Amino acid sequence: MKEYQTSQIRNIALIGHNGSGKTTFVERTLFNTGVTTRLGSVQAGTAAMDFEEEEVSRNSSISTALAPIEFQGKKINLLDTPGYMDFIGEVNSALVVSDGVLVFVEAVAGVEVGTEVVTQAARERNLPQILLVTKMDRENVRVSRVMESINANLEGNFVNLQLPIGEGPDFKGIIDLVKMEARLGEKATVAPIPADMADDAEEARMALIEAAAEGDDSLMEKYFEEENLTSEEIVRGLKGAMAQGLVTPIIYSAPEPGIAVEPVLEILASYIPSPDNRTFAATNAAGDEVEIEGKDTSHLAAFIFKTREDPYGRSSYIRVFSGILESDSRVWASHLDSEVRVGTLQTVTGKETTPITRLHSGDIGVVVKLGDTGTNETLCDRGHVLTLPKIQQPSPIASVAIHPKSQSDVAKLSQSLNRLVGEDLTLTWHTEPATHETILSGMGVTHLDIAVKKAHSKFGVNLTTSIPKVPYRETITKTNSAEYTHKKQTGGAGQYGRVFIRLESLDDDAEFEFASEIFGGAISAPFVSATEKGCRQALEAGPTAGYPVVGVKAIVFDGKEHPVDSKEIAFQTAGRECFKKAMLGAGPVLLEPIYKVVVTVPADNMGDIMGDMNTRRARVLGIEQEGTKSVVICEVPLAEVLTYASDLRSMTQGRGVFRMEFSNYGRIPAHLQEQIVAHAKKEREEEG
Ligand SMILES: Nc1nc2c(ncn2[C@@H]2O[C@H](COP(=O)(O)OP(=O)(O)OP(=O)(O)O)[C@@H](O)[C@H]2O)c(=O)[nH]1
Ligand SMILES: [Mg+2]
Repeated sequence: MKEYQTSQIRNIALIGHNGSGKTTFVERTLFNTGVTTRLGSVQAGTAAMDFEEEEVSRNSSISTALAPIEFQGKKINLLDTPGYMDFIGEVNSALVVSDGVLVFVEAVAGVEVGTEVVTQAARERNLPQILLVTKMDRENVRVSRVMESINANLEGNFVNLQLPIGEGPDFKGIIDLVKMEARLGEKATVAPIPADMADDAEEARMALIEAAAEGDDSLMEKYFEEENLTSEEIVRGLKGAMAQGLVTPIIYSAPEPGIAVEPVLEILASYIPSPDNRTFAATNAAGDEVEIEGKDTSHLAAFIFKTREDPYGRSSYIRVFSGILESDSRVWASHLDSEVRVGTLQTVTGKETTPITRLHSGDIGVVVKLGDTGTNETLCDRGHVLTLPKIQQPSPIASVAIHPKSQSDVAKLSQSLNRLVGEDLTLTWHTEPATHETILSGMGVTHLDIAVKKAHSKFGVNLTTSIPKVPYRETITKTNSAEYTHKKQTGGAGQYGRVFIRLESLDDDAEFEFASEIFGGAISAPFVSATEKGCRQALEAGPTAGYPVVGVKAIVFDGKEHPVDSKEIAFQTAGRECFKKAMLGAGPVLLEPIYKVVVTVPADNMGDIMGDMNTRRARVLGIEQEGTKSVVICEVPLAEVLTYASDLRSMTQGRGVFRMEFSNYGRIPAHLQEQIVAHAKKEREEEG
């Protein structure tokens, strides 16, 4: 591939609901521009973009794939994102490295919830958008219905940049409203506008001119005087209006049969800005915020936005935001705080790589084995350290407990999990101290299911999953004191320690405090510390059901030591046992984790969601209206929302979304506490 300068580069994320046709568009484009010799098909599992094992088996994308398209002297880096909402993390990272987006709206289904979510994310990043109404060849396409759906469900001011010629099986091509010509068939042959559409085209062009005039004050003046603009002025005005988020042009295509595809590329090349007109926020070595210009002549700032593991090593996907990144060079990794060696840079199309010598400012490429760097790393000059902002990702909303199948799986577990989460920053794992389970958390059931499959296919680890146990806590409700003597005299040196401990309840968030009210040296300082150590041991498993203890202050206020037999270990034991004894009389209760949950659903679903939340012991904090959506904000015990990701999906046919984050630990109603305690007791007995 030839070398492209910044002004020739376009970085465009393809976004839209699951199955809206993004990958098919890229496959058609790769074929038309001669990159592939056979047209790849998602359905047949031959798509260059959907090359991961799980993508082939699901006939759907699960991660962002890259396709650099050489077109009319430009390099258009297409980022084909997955539309399934469990993989929203992939969309977020693609948006960070894009200068504009192509939004896919399926001509029959119209705007679906996934499209609403991702266009919102693109708007938050102020990225210019072009909306592609795709699959125009399908039976039952009604353009008027699609337009209604767009205007009702998406934010923005939409204007036709093209008109479709025919719809459904009669779709023949489009009218270019700037050049005022038709483009017909697979070759997008230029033809006169069909006579019966001439009036519609004139009218649509006037609307387009009005929208373009908004983008530029001088154009607005001219428009008021002459009610007309030249073709160049329309392009300039629209680009300006798009950059300010004032307008979103709509275009039409049917990539599977290959109708009206080339005009899409022409429009991407002309309307999505090249990276050299942009500036980006970064942080310098002193920690000050600086603005960097997207130019070759600026200092190097290159960002790793995606990491992919395969048996040959780790691939880092990089966008250069400023400066030039050279093959076989040494650069500074700002988070790692060390130098790393850059091997051969590559461009990739799906998984096919081509070596290149350098990436100019704005370009996207890949390098393998880049030391210990991971996603979110900034590569820069050692003498001029720059750090680009990390990709913002949502908190996980679904978790499973994972269990290695065999001993060899146990040995490989943590390393494999670390590599999995390194590839996907919406995936996290931890060991829960309260339940001793290994918990994998992510954006939905499918996300977790695929992660478990990847652990097997990529790293050879076999895992089973279960619904996680709730990590309860124990605390006290009143002050109580106890005394305990630890005494052991079996020949030789004995053990002796006696302590008096008072427990007091702490505020909600505090975990543990320890204090000494020993005056006059009833027990000496080292034994006070040993007593504290004993109390801390007792925190690990409370007396009610064996869960960690929080919210307790322990005060040792008296005690006794023996001149010979008192050792630290004796006071540790005394402290631990005394704490347990005191807790039993301090009104011990169980606490459960409470999450703040924000559910967004179509207004029609609102009643169902509220009714359902009532059965989950939820406390509703508020209800808001956002356009056609209702937003329910509530606090719910984790125990009631362990499978909410799939429950909400089935309650709303996938049209509802939610986020959740830990809020606090709250008291459990007495009748539930009895059940939990009985259950925990039974489990302990089973474990022996
Ligand atoms: N009739 C028709 N079908 C199409 C067209 N484009 C895509 N499809 C079909 O729509 C289905 C989904 O297409 P994909 O390209 O996988 O959609 P996607 O947006 O990449 O989907 P995700 O990766 O899951 O988000 C496939 O079965 C395609 O064959 C089109 O232009 N016409
Ligand atoms: Mg896809």
